Amino acid sequence: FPPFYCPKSGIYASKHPKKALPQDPNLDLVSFLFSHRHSGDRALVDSRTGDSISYISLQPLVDSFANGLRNMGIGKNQVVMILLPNCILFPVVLLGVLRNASVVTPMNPLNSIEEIKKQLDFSGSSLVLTSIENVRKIESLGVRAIAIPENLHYDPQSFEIFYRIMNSDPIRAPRPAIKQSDPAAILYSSGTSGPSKGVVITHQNLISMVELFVKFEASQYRDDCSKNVYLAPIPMFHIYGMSLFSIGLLSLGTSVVVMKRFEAKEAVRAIERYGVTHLPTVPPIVAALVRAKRDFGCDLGSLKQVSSGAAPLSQKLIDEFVGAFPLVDFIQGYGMTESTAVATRGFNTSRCKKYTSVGLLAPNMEAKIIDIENGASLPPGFHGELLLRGPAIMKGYLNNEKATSETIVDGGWLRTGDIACFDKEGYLYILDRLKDTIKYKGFQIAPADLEALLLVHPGITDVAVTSEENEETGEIPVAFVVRRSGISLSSSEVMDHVNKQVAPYKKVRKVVFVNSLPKSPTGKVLRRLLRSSHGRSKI
Ligand code: 4UU
Repeated sequence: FPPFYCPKSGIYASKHPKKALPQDPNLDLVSFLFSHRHSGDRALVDSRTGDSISYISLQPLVDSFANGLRNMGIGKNQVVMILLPNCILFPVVLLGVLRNASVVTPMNPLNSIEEIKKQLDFSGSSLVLTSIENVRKIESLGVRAIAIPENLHYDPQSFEIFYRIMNSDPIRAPRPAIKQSDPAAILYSSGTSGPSKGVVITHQNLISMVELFVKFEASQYRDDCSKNVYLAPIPMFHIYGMSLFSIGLLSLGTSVVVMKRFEAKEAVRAIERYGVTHLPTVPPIVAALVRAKRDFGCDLGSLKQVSSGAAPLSQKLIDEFVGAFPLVDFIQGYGMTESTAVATRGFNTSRCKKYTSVGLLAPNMEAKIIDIENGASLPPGFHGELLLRGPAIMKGYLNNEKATSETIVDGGWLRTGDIACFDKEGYLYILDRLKDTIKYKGFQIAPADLEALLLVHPGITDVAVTSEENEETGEIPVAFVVRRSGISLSSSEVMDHVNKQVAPYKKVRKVVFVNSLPKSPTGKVLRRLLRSSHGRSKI
């Protein structure tokens, strides 16, 4: 067996040397981030307008926001929702909330009002930071909301509370003490089954993420990483975008060029205008870059590294990308909300380029591959469910001990719900998904959330939502519906019913009427059977 695999324990260790993590129990993420001093003019840049925030002004802005929150009476462990698209002030308000020892819950601003209300109630949020258009809508739910401008050139009258916060009196109350073990963020994920749940991430998880993912990867390149320019098209309300663009990269002194949303022409313009060197993406963006090259011949010569994660990438697309951009170092990364984005990252050398692999385990991370039938630990070359253990694994699901104990099992192992295998050199391959989660352009959709909305329809007696492969988006949700007898119900009626209640990316895009659903003896819907009858499932 190769040295990174122990056949006795069944544990795969990282091939990278172990990294020492900060041990001080009283360290918080923001103090840790700002212990690295950087001087660049452009910590964060708005891709469209060029507005920017320098490293020198970043910490005072974060401190002002934290002080202002405290003066408003927002205290330790109170939950603050961020309901914003990407903008250069997103990291400022996020770090401000954490600096104040409050807990942040970021959410997709495209979510429906019902979804927002659910997450507000569930997380017990007492304040929402949102765009000016959303303030009234949030206040109608009985929660305080503050309009956050897109950049620092704003009209103080339109953004009165934000203005007051940023210019508020010097701190009245002292800054609350924060421990590494304190909660920092709650993000939503469906985990291996059931409805969406709140993933509780601590300051320690985020500090580990910075050390093991962002700083570690930067240390693998010999050049001065503060000169790197990253394009940020991935939303900061998702773990992947939050970890990199709102937190991790700010520890390196790089420039982060923020895109409100991805658009291929604008991305090409931004890459050329700002000399972007690094571009973290999801598969649909990789496809868009290939099309951009073909359609308008962009050269994107400044790009050094493009990484892809959050969803599977086809061999065909990899070949097209590597063919179109032969000088770019292309890697895949793999992670989860529950592992604070840390798990594996691609690792190319001049002799070894494994583009279809998601790479090597991050330092200090351990894994197991277990047989899905009998739970036995499996050696390299065999596929089974991937389990992860390490300092970035979440504290647990919010107020849900049952789901927590089903997901983090004996000895602190996180069940990923992914089917994977290691090769003999320690590179990991994700082969399939055991869990129900659907991935639409890298965004999670919990089938159980859609089923709950469908089941209350009077014409539906039973329903199961599963995924179908889709060239453009990776997957789309498909509803298998059992109609109440004697009722006429069309596909479009089913879709209208659910789609007006959910964010656009969660829309049911296809309905299949069936007489009954395949179920196990215990009554659990056999989604994999439905899925394979519909052409997905690689194993
Ligand atoms: C096949 O998607 C994420 C986190 C993504 C990420 C990607 C690259 C983080 C760091 C990085 O370097 O989180 P969630 O919680 O939204 O979804 C997690 C699930 C995984 O369990 C797996 O099913 O998303 C899927 N997934 C991938 N699948 C994540 N990355 C990949 C991948 N290939 N590269």
